[in-house]
Amino acid sequence: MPIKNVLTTTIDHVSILDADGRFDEKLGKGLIPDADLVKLYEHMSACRHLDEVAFKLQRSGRMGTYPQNMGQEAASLGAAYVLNNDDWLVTCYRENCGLFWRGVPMESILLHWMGDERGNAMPRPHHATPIAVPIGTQMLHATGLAWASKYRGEKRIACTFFGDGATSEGDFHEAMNFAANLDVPVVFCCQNNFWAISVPGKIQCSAPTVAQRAIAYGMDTIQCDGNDIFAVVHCFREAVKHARTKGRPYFIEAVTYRLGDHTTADDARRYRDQAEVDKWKSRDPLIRVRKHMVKKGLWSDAKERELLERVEREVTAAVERAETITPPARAEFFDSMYETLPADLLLQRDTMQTHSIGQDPSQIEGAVIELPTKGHH
Ligand SMILES: Cc1ncc(C[n+]2csc(CCOP(=O)(O)OP(=O)(O)O)c2C)c(N)n1
Ligand SMILES: [Mg+2]
Repeated sequence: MPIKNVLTTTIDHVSILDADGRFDEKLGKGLIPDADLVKLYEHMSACRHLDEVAFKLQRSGRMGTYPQNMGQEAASLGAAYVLNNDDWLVTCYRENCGLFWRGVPMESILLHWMGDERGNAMPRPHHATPIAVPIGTQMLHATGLAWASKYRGEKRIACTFFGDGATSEGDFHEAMNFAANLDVPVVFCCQNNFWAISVPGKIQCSAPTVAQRAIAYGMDTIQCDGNDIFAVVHCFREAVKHARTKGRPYFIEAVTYRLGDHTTADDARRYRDQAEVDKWKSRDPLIRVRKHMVKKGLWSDAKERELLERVEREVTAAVERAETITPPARAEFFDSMYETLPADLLLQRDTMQTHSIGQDPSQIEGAVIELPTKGHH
């Protein structure tokens, strides 16, 4: 029997506006109308400014740990631009820009990192889930949300974001497997920034691309320059069309880089070369759009100054709202997890004590609530 080839495959990489300002007219013409491009740039600038302010808030003790999004603004923004507003946007923590495009207020993000639960209460019309910090969990939520849409006969799809490190999690493989084999309309977008905190991508993915992981599940996939808003929009148009019309998942690897530390609790200088950072600074998604707009006569120094003043005002106002919000009632953090609070948590809420740190709630004065029997959960 001759040996037959059973699979030959290729993965496309899409780049439309590169870091040197070259623009692919064939792919890029008409992709993003000029007025929209200006708005997209303004959003990226606002997001960048919020990042700078959030960093200072953390350093001055006014906010907890914060993960800067700097350098990765284009990927989630391109997605939010292409998706319908009632499609689910299921993110981790480097997608502020897409969330802002959706209309999520800046103070929601600040409140989240200030440790205020209300920062997780994404207003319903935004169809966004709370920022997911436990790596990988949100991918399953996205598959579930999209599956629910399919089950109900809705046209709504889900789009989820995660990092390269998250593709090592079991949750990633479960979400992909489930979506591919049950025909679930979900767009998976991996923001490959080459690092999972201090772990380089090469250590946890020995394949040359992350995108090819999708092929193993029988999913269509593409790779794009994730710092190129045009390429991102091009790929998301493809992906969203595929999900909506074929009811199938699609995988996008957005190649990008975080220009800041992993979070404010990290010092990336301890494991990354400055030369690598400098190389990526020259590929900044904002700078190339600005240069492109100037070339096309859509932007000027005066407009840039006006914009910076405006975003400064916007961010200052958001910080003010976040810092002056009425403090939450202590018991409120029990409110959002269960429709009906289990008895042990009810007891914790009412006593503000927990047996899990060695106290026996039955001995707490005034404790009248019966603890659930074993197996209740
Ligand atoms: C389940 C889980 N394990 C570990 C962590 C600690 N942690 C936070 S971010 C991170 C790395 C994530 O890397 P990646 O998925 O590439 O995302 P990036 O931060 O680069 O955007 C880890 C291990 C966590 N938050 N959740
Ligand atoms: Mg990463």
